[in-house]
Amino acid sequence: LTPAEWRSQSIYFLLTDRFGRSDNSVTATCNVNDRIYCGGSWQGIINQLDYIQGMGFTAIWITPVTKQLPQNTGDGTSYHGYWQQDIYDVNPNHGTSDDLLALSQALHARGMYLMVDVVANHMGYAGAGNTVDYSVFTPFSSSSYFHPYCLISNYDDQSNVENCWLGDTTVSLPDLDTTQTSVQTLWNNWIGDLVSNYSIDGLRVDTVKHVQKSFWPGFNDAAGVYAVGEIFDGDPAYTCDYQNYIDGVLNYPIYYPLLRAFQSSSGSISDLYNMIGTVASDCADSTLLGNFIENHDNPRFPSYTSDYSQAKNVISFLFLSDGIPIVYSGQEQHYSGGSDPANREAIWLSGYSTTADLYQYIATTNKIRKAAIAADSSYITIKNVPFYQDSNTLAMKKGSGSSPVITVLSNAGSSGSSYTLSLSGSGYSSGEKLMEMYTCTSITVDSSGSIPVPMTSGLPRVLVLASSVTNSGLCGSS
Ligand code: ABC
Repeated sequence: LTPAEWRSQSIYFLLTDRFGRSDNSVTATCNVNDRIYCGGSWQGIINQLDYIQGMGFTAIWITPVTKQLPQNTGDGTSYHGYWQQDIYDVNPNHGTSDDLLALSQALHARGMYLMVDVVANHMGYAGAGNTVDYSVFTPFSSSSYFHPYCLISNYDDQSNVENCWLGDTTVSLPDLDTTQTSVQTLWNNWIGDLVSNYSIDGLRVDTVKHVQKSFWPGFNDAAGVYAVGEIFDGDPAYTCDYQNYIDGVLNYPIYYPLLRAFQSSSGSISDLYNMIGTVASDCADSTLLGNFIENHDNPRFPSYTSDYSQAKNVISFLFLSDGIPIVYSGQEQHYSGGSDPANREAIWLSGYSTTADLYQYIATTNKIRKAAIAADSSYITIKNVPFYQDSNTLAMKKGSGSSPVITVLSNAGSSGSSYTLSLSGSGYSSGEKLMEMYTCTSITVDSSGSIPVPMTSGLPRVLVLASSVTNSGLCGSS
């Protein structure tokens, strides 16, 4: 799939080891602190595609598929997939290459897409950096392919970030010298083959900031599909520049202000309001960014606040602002694990409940977004504009000038009061009929051109032109 085709997708990100087991067990033990394989597999994902599609997701992003270091180390095992040793073989803990192909085919049969996580920065070795036996790596079987050993010591020094190694002295992440033509050729041939062998539709690219920028255009071209890069940095000036080298980047610049705005009723709405504009102007195309509030590297949102209304507001933001929404598996079950490894709970232990509050909320929000795209083909490319803020509330509009989708968010939380927000500046005129999509309430724009938005319990509100609701599957339409 091309970048343009990815814009309208929505992505469910899962750790293959933690999502579903081939035996369909919902009781198999998984103690996250052990940092060992819990038994999830590609076949296990196939078994639970109804659960994912039931929330309206059109794509999944799975953790790396390559063969990993085999040891159980002081840092645990390679269950997450970021410690590869053989890029031409698959991780046998997750199944066979036929299983991976079957997953790709099962997704495509449903009209869904496969995004695979790939690592070009490093390999993984069980031991300190000065003890690495390079012969265990395929194809990078000699030290000549790598930067000399040094651990990253200064994230403010870009050459240190690119040339030194991630990892620690228990598990080393030997850092490939991606400036060598031979290394570039191996990677570019590999990614082209991987994408074609498994009919992969998109890539999530690991550790992008640890490789020189000039590496990425060739790699992205060789892949031939949309690639979204991980640049783990909240500074929009730093992170957005990478979008000049790779199709999209994970939206770390929005992540931090989004988290701060909604993790408490005193969070800063204005910082988020301002960052929306900054990202839209600093990044080459904010509609190709990957939006998230949780992942396997950061504490889950409910580890900051247990409030469901606040969780719903961040979900609405992910889906109704610029970019491609990404939900991290377990978010729909309101899992609350903190830092790695606590945020890597086994999803089967939820019993794959489809009645969970946030499961249902995500399903509705996916429908709202799909209806907006169906009603207005420019919705997905027109930039989101925040237009109202107060200390607890943010309103933004996205879509065509005469009938934008209006999203009203609140950080007041479940104990927030009931009141009517008189919202001006939406672009709608007096007398126009709108529909609030979460409550299916009809609202008429008042004589002064303001929308009387019924706020309660800190819940999000989404307003669309009432006549556009037809065919959305929402509010009584089919
Ligand atoms: C884990 C623990 C280690 C522990 C080890 C046993 O297990 O984190 O403490 O010792 C994989 C595994 C991890 C494992 C690592 C290392 O490998 O999943 O469980 O560590 O063995 C990607 C993936 C991630 C993966 C790797 C490695 C890379 O998403 O799952 O980890 O392939 C850096 C990298 C980033 C990487 C992340 C984990 O580490 O850049 O690619 N993620 C600062 C730095 C960032 C740094 C981040 C976290 O800290 O700038 O570069 O990310 O260490 C903001 C700033 C940010 C700043 C944050 C903290 O604050 O704007 O720049 O980030 O305000």
